[in-house]
Amino acid sequence: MSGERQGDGAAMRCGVVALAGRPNVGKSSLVNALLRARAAIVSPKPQTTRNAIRCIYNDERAQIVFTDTPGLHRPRDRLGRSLTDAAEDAFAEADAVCWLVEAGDRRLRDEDAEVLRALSVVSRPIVLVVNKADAHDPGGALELYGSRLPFAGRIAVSARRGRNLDALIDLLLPLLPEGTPWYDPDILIDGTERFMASEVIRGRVLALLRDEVPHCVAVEIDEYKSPEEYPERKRLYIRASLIVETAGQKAILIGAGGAMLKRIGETARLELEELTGHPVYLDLWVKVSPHWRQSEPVLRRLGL
Ligand SMILES: Nc1nc2c(ncn2[C@@H]2O[C@H](COP(=O)(O)OP(=O)(O)OP(=O)(O)O)[C@@H](O)[C@H]2O)c(=O)[nH]1
Ligand SMILES: [Mg+2]
Repeated sequence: MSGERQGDGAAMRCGVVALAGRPNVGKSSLVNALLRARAAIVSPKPQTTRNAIRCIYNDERAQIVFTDTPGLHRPRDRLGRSLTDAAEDAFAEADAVCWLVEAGDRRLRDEDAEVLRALSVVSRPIVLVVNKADAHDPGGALELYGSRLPFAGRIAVSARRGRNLDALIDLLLPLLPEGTPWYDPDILIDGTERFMASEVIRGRVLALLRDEVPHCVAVEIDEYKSPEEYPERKRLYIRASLIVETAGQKAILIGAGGAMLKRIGETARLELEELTGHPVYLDLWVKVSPHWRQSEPVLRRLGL
């Protein structure tokens, strides 16, 4: 396919780049920094990302679909298995893969070995990206990982400080096919509004709750009515359930006198209003579904 010509006669590069890496290395942060938007949930807790999310980067030379994937780890339950499967499928479908590691890494962990195993069967070019170069000198990590695979490139960046991101794009461009953009440049994420809404709510749960609790929470959108479907209300109406595994988790999520659920709801509502540009009525419920992370039907219903 012949590419769309730009002013200087060079063709546009259009392709898919999957981000690989163990949990918490900053894959979602990097996507957000590249898109200059809050497209994907970021949190200090591992296994934040649960789906392969296609986030769309545009500039005058390229349209790159970055697939943010769940961090690879040794799965402990069906949810974990579905996360790692989603990541591995995304590597297989990409034109190129970025392996993200951290500048402070000094030894190969089990989770890195998992990533290495998954990437060793990928036939597409792989770029080593050493993130968090603001916090540590990346030299040690470049040495530790640099010869593990026949990399098409190696680069140190900081998603947090936005350092070296243009250089990363420059490195990726020649690895992508020439072509015509697939997505309208206004589109940030290839996902439904319902999915985005559920991620906003889950992001608030991750930000507000500690320890293991957020990992036991799934968000299901039960009803989503746009202001056009609800003209008399002139609001976006969202009814969502926070699904937990035990009554104890439900109590934590609701909090004393309902305070925690109220905070989750209020902060999520503000973020949803900013995202959609509509006033939002958010109706949040908490439901107990024992062992949902082990339940095939529930995982399927949640799109996991
Ligand atoms: N110092 C520093 N911290 C960063 C940088 N990028 C990300 N972080 C932090 O690293 C933590 C994890 O970031 P995420 O972007 O959620 O990591 P992830 O790889 O998407 O994690 P999973 O979705 O769990 O696989 C967060 O606390 C970020 O603020 C960076 O460039 N420098
Ligand atoms: Mg993530």
